[in-house]
Amino acid sequence: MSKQKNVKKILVTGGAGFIGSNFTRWMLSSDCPSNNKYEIVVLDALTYAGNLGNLKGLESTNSFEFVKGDIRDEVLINNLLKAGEISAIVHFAAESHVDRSIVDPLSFVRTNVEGTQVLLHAARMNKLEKFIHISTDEVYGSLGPTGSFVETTPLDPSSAYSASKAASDLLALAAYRTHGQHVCVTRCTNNYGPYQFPEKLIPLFINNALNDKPLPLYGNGKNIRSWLYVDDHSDAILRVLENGRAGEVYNIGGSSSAEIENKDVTVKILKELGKPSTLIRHVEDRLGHDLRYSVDYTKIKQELGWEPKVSFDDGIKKTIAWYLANNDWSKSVLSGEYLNFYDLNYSARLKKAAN
Ligand code: NAD
Ligand code: TDX
Repeated sequence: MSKQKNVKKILVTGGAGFIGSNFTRWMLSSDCPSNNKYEIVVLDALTYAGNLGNLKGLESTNSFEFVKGDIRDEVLINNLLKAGEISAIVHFAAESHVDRSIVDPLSFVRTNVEGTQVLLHAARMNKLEKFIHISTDEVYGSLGPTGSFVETTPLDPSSAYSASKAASDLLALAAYRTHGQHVCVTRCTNNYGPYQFPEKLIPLFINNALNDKPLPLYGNGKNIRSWLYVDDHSDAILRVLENGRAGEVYNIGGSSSAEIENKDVTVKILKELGKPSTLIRHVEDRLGHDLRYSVDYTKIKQELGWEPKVSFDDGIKKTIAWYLANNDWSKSVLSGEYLNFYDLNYSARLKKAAN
């Protein structure tokens, strides 16, 4: 890939994962209002959650390049940045699954905290223009039955996942305060859409239902998540990349009608697939399970003109249609390491639920 004039080259970490790959595809597609303005270098370690199949079709595009590597590898990162061609980092790479962080918290600290600091430092030393740190609403902890998170809500994370994301947010904001580095932090609610690894609620339940396997619903199923279709997230990130103010946090959320109890999400999936509700199993709850998320996105709406466009009903239909049409993708990712985790996390729970 050779950099074109008037085109910015950006480094997308974690671009072979769910949101990073959707962001990369969207940025290089005609859906993106700036699609001719960027070239993308994806850096990804291809952990169990990263898959080159998520980027299939982009290999032949001039504006795309893939580099396999770890965000903690200082030598590799400096080599990528020192040529001076890359102007910004959009940083998605992370360990992202709450249930895994309950059994293996250290890998979350290593990737999410240490990895983010390596990137921040390298970005500053190589004089990059911008650093967009992709974070999560989970750093605010759990809401009770009312209220919404605003950007000034105190951080109160419940899991090693969200605690490590909170730490990385603070490192990013500290780089702005100490060095004046142009850093923006985005905190988004639950995403769903194509290419989501089937360990997360929506793709796991679609895949299990398709295979007539039980759907393990944690606790009473009344926990509430606010859902955002992944392309809406990409649109928000582009706006922050282009016009976000340095040192600022931007919340990104679903509409109020997309704040849904897990059991209702489950029923919608089963209905859309024509599968029976007898597949639902109420299983032992997640430890430290956050009750409810709701994100106030007034700031990004007022400053950058963003709001969600895809309703949950439309988004879930599109998502289910994608999984139905891409059974081969699901089969290819549901292998070795994933099956070990599935066994560890679910077998005992499902056995207990059956007794
Ligand atoms: P994901 O687990 O699907 O993808 C993570 C990607 O990062 C994978 O491709 C993986 O190979 C890569 N990666 C992991 N460790 C790495 C390392 N050390 N070096 C290089 N690459 C590494 O995650 P996702 O759901 O796409 O989430 C992406 C980002 O968005 C994360 O930072 C997450 O905290 C944040 N986020 C996710 C959601 C959501 O609903 N999924 C919501 C809000 C924010
Ligand atoms: O098998 C399951 N059964 C179940 O009831 C799984 C996997 C989940 N759940 C529940 C737990 C949550 O209340 O569904 C809800 C959603 O769970 P996840 O898909 O694991 O997402 P969550 O824990 O809310 O975190 C997600 O959103 C915020 C992402 O994994 C994070 O990366 C992101 O930051």
